[in-house]
Amino acid sequence: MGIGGRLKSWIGDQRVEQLRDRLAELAEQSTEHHLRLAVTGLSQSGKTVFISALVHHLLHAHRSGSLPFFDVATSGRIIGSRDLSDESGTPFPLQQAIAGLGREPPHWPASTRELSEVRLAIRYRRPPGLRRVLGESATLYLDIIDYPGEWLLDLPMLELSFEQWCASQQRLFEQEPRLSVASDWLTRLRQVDWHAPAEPALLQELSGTYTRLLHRLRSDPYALSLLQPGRCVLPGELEGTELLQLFPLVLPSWPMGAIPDGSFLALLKSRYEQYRQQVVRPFYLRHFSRFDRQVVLVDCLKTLNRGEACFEDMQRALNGILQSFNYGRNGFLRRLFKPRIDRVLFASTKADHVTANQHHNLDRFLELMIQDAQRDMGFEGIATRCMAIASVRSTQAAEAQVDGQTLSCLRGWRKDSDEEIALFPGEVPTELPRAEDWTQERFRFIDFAPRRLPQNELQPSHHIRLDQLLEYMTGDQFR
Ligand SMILES: Nc1nc2c(ncn2[C@@H]2O[C@H](COP(=O)(O)OP(=O)(O)OP(=O)(O)O)[C@@H](O)[C@H]2O)c(=O)[nH]1
Ligand SMILES: [Mg+2]
Repeated sequence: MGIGGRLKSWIGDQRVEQLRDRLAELAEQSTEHHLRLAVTGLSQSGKTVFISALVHHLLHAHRSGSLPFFDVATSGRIIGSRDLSDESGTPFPLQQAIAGLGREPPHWPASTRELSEVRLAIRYRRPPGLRRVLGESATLYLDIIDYPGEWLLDLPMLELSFEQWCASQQRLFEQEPRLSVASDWLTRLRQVDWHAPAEPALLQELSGTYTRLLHRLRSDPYALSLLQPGRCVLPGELEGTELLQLFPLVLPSWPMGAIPDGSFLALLKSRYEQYRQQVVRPFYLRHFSRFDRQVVLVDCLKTLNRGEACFEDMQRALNGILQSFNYGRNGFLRRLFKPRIDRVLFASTKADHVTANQHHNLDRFLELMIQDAQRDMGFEGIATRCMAIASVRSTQAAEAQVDGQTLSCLRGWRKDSDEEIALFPGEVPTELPRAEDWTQERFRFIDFAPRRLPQNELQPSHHIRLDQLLEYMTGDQFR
């Protein structure tokens, strides 16, 4: 063979080798795939309990039978799962949560103060038809993050200038209960000359008062949700930094004229910009930019218990957040972060607070709360569903005879006193409540202490519909 022929055959060998490498790479890729699940929910909506229970059931899914409607588990195709969260550097405290729920008496995990991450590797056998072509088994990596619900409220701020943010807060502080609770702080703001040279000590004092105000509005009896900036309520690693010396300028009218350099107003405005650029933007860029699917957790019953102001505030907070996620092509988040979301599940949590015959009403009620967001998503071709769930079912069904009639009741332990009770928790409305519904104390759903969740031997009765949720969110991934 001449030199030309040898060169040709050498190039040919190279090509074959490259092709072989590429095929091996493709085979490797097709045996490993990733799913990022965004768990979205306001503070105390049930995120940490949900993630703990979900991961706990998945880690046992190859042998426990606790997820009857999760096809890959019921068909015996899960080979095993491994918790790889340690690799992230900020692992989700799963063992701590499961140990607390498994103790005697069991207790709920504490409210979240820091971000943490779950990475779960689920090894499974492919369905029979696909095994010959794609290989016997594959691994799905499931990524989820947990964070304080308060931080979610910062998302809508990304879209607002300082002036726009102040105007939106102004509208909130015109209404009760904010108007009365904040009256001293609002009066104090009116006494400051915002064009005068900034005094850092005064700014510190005013922001301290504002932070205390947010904490009051967040607690009972108000239990409001739309509290911004979220880091002022739960600072995490920013505790004590100047970045959090920030508040909205809620004044009857905006200070007239140009903003002098070095003035109070200029300083406050630059703090707001810094907060958006250095805190909010990186958080969303790092953790929400590439998620594939989203679970939105909503505690509908809490709002029904606490009355109209709490209900409206939560509805406003929730819709504001969902609007910011706006999945459409021109949506703000889409332009900024390019998420590839194709499926969203709205879950109304703590369904074990009502009797089983009310679960349908709970679905319907959640649909009413988020109907605008759901309609927008449908328009964008995103599949959505509403589902009532309980991550850790803490009540048992019981029956009581009242005036010769049999009533469905619940039995469980009260969260506040650990006393065992049986009660008829009432009905979930299927329409948004009217003004008079709130005044009649029609709703009184109580919080329960958890029922013990074992380390092993998990049963379907330990949750409500976690399996259906998993099937909807991940079922198509186990190919
Ligand atoms: N009965 C019942 N209560 C639940 C369930 N899930 C959550 N809860 C209650 O809701 C509370 C808050 O749940 P978490 O999971 O800590 O809520 P979170 O969204 O992580 O809250 P933050 O970390 O504060 O943002 C718990 O302490 C329980 O009282 C459930 O499945 N059943
Ligand atoms: Mg939490």
